[in-house]
Amino acid sequence: MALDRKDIEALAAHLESAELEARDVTKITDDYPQMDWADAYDIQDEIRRRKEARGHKTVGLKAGLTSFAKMKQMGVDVPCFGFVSDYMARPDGGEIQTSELIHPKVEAEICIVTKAPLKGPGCHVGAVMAAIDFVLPAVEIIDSRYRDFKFDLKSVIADNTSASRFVIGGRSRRVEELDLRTLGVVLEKNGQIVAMAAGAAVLGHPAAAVAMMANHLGARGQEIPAGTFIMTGGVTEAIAVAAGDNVNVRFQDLGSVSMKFV
Ligand code: OOG
Ligand code: MG
Repeated sequence: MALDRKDIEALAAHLESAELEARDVTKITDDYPQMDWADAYDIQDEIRRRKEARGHKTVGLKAGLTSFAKMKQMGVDVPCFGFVSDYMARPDGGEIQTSELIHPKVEAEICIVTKAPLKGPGCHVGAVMAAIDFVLPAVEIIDSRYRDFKFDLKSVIADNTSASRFVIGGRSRRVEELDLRTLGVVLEKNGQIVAMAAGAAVLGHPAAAVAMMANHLGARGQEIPAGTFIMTGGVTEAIAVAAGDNVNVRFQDLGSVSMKFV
């Protein structure tokens, strides 16, 4: 740890107010170049603590930058992990208020809900497959608090990996009914196909993102409890959206997820 507790708390307050006020800020490593990985996750944990202290429930975990398309788009080569809160959830087919956001982008994500705890180190795809209760599709609306979506990995981890809104839709399926690697995803904006991929775009297998998350949390003395909703990361690059846009994502065997930006 390179930062002291006072800096961690101040940076968490700084980034969380930027989120809540839909105001962009410069990346925090510009002012704190010495910040290390533990500091970045400590700032994120402090943001989570602040939200929970105000009564917001943490309702899921997310892996980010897990597909090559996303890593290439953002210029990083390692995934990151974050959380989603109750107030970030929006209904399938509903409206997303862009006035509450800075510069939203959508991501198509294969998600799972666990039926058993997962704890690293040593967690692998097999352990994750055994712990999956069911699979369901979602769209994540990310909104980096950093100006022009420009950040480095430590800054984005501290900023709770750009978590902003998410929409769960479609239908759930048992994992045995699916091949998570060949599961096709087609992302449409205003009726046009703008991106597509298969599940294997996520680290070769979406369950690998969950294993990596369990190993990451294990190193921090934490685990993934049973009953956790987990987003495994955008399968394609993220697509910028603005008021007036309609987004519909078709997931093979899992139905579709849609929303309108107003
Ligand atoms: C970081 C969050 C990435 C994903 O699914 O890859 C993410 C970002 O690109 O702003 O949620
Ligand atoms: Mg995402």
